[in-house]
Amino acid sequence: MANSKWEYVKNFEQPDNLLPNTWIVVRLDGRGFTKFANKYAFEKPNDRAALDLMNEAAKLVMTDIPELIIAYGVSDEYSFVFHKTCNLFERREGKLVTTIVSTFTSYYIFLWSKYFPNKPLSPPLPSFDGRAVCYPSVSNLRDYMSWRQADCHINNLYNTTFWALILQGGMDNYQADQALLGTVSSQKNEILFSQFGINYNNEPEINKKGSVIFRDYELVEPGSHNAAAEAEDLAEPVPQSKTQAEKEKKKRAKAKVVIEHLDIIKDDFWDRRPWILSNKPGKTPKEG
Ligand code: DGT
Ligand code: MG
Ligand code: MG
Repeated sequence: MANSKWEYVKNFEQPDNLLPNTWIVVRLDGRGFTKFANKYAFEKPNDRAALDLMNEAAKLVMTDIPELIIAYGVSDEYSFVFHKTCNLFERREGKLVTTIVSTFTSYYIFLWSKYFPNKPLSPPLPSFDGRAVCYPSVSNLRDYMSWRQADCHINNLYNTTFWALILQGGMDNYQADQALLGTVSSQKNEILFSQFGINYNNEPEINKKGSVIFRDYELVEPGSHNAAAEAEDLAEPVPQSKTQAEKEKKKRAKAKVVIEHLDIIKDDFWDRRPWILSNKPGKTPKEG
């Protein structure tokens, strides 16, 4: 085949396939959302409509990309996880990250008016950056998820107390910062309770725990499956018959994608949902 004299430039493209047999996490984060949240007067510290918008956009990404096994979101960020055996786009980092980030951004903008009907978007429009990180073991992946959820908790407790001191306590930003300097969790809980009658435990789960999105099947008894061990054993993708693969694909497509605000640090979440780590669809719950 006659190639053009320019075609050699293709050789400048660098391979960017991510390490095989590792869990791929793509995290996106809103660009300059401190300013963006002010521009659209998001409620402080948590704007329910803004969080619901993030969640619906992420849910649609999960639905569009069935290779994703779970997603976790808080504030202006979302982490999407591909199973370690996933071979989408030959695991090319650029394609994986840009597809997730642009799909998410499109939905975010598409859905904006549903959540903020009285606040039309104007430039600069919301945008998101993204990165991919590979985790070699289930425990690394779970530590990553735990890290994000712990971050959510620490930030939310701080922000809830900070904004109570300002909005209800009449402090300015500097005074509130000073009041919280060096305080530990129990002291923040105490300030909330004694000064403002707020029991932090009663704050909405979405604020305390963030949001987790996954395909839902029938829960299993904890201890009856060991998905983590199963997943670790998959040194390479187990060859599947075409019909088996098709069957699983259909089941996955039929499964309901749900948004929950659950503890993903403890074992229970993972033990009761072995399909997340094993990537084998579970039992479809009976309609009822
Ligand atoms: P970046 O990510 O480096 O471009 O900079 P930012 O400004 O996006 O900072 P980041 O991502 O570290 O922090 C997220 C910001 O978004 C933080 O300043 C608070 C704001 N934000 C996120 N969700 C809400 C919300 O529900 N209400 C309000 N008022 N602000 C929010
Ligand atoms: Mg940001
Ligand atoms: Mg952020």
